[in-house]
Amino acid sequence: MTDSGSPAQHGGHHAIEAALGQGAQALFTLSGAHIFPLYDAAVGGVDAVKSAPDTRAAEMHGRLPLIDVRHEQTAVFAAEAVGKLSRIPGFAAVTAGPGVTNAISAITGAWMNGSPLVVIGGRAPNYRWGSGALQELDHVPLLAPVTKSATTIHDPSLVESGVRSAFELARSAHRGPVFVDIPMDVLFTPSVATAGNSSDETTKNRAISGDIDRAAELLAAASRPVLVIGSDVWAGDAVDAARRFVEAIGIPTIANGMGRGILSPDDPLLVTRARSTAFSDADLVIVAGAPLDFRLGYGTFGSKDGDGQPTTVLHLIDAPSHVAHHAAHAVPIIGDIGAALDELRTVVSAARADVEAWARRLSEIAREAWAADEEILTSDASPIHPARIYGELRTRIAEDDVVIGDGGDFVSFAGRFIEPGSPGCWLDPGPFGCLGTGPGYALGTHIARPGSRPWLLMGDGAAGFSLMDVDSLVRHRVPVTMVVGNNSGWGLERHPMRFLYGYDVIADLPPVAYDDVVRALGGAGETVSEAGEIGPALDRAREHDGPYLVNVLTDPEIAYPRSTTGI
Ligand SMILES: Cc1ncc(C[n+]2csc(CCOP(=O)(O)OP(=O)(O)O)c2C)c(N)n1
Ligand SMILES: [Mg+2]
Repeated sequence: MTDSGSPAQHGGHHAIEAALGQGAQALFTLSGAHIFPLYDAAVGGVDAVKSAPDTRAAEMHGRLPLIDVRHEQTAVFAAEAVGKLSRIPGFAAVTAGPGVTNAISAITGAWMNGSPLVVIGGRAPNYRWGSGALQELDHVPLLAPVTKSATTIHDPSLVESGVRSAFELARSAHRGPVFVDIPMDVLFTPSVATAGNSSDETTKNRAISGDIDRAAELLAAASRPVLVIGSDVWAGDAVDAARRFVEAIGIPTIANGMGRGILSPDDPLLVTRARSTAFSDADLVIVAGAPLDFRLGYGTFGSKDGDGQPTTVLHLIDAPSHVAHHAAHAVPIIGDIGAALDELRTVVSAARADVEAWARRLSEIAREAWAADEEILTSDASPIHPARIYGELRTRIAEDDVVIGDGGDFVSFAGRFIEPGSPGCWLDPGPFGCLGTGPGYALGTHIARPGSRPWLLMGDGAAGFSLMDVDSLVRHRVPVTMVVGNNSGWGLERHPMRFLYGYDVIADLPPVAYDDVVRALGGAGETVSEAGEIGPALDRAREHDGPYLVNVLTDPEIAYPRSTTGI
């Protein structure tokens, strides 16, 4: 007890209490002594562990579930998926030194995706600093460029407020990862938490700024407008506002990232498959909640052989940090994206014949694109055309199933052929494009959406990065269906290299039976080499209670027909 009457507790206790107060659902981690106090607090101490029926029950049913993995990047990918799906920052802890450096790619992905995430790093003790302690590394300068904040907490009494602030910062727009490391001696030292400032986020700030009048004029004058809905429409809880906007204006819409599924796949205004005509012929492009990056031609739309003036863009973003300075023709509207869409919606009071005709034209092009793909979606070719896998998947993926993509060409096909039926059901690695996200994203989905049965679509190359974490999926009983598009190589590198040089090197991989790997780790699976066998194999996978991998041997010669390289 202390003078204040509160018992002094170690830093792990303060950190876990802060995380619980912020709605953390689990702590993803891989063991390291530097962060033992976090584990001690998560399970509730020695008495709780001793009285639990077994270790696993102690891990799962303490104060905060502890979800352990085989590589720190999986812990952070899992936490990122929780943040993406639940909008509450995901929570991961990694040990000092290599634990933190192993986490950096995943943290960077969350940074580029604007995903709310808190990562606590262990750190060599302060009292040894500079003497060469085990894993002594100043992580902060490494993490600063890829986080909203990267700091060290040096005072045990400030751990609670420091971790609470990390959560608050991570979930405020523009969302992103926050890193905190805590020296071992600070984390192990008992103290009483000092109250810190807490931001009151109970009322949503719907303020917007920017040249709203000009935006309204542009929309009122447009006869060929197009809307792009990106991940921050989902993250910023603007799904209903986006639907209201699309319906009121009758605006043809293209969905990106977690903006996918906001419009139903049957909605004729969803014209993602007509994006090239939409972007070249539009007279106004409204981009809501997505950066003007390579995925959107850097925000330069308009006819390639026109007068050279790019089409004006209304860029609805949630923070000044996301103004696209490289696109001078973009008009930024900054603040709550739902409020901006609601404000703009009132500009057009009645359905307009010109907009309707434009939407019909794009809808028809999108319909034709689907029809043209029917041949490959139903192809019986041997070796298997990768699109045939999607022909089988499209009738099996339920409306609210979470679909995860991790790979190159195989996942580009997924983006083309899978239209999620509900918002918040699509997880791709985003613009950082880090291979290996898949198993972690599946684990995070299991926590954020208990009872869900995610689909994990992987290239064979991608699978190699983190297939060992199928062990974690087995241990945590994640009923995930994994489908590997196994083209025996790094397809998205093989074909561009051939195009540029007339040959390819270091692009071949053996036709590994990845299902054997999964079986060895306690899951199940099978290899498929004939098109007609894909559907029944997927059905067997869905019936299986646990991780199941369908390893589909596909034609290595087929490249995804790509119009952009991202450079
Ligand atoms: C961590 C990481 N390393 C390398 C790359 C470069 N890269 C992008 S796509 C790709 C090939 C992916 O191959 P695979 O997963 O088998 O999918 P495929 O293109 O063959 O369908 C590679 C190596 C990357 N994006 N991320
Ligand atoms: Mg491949």
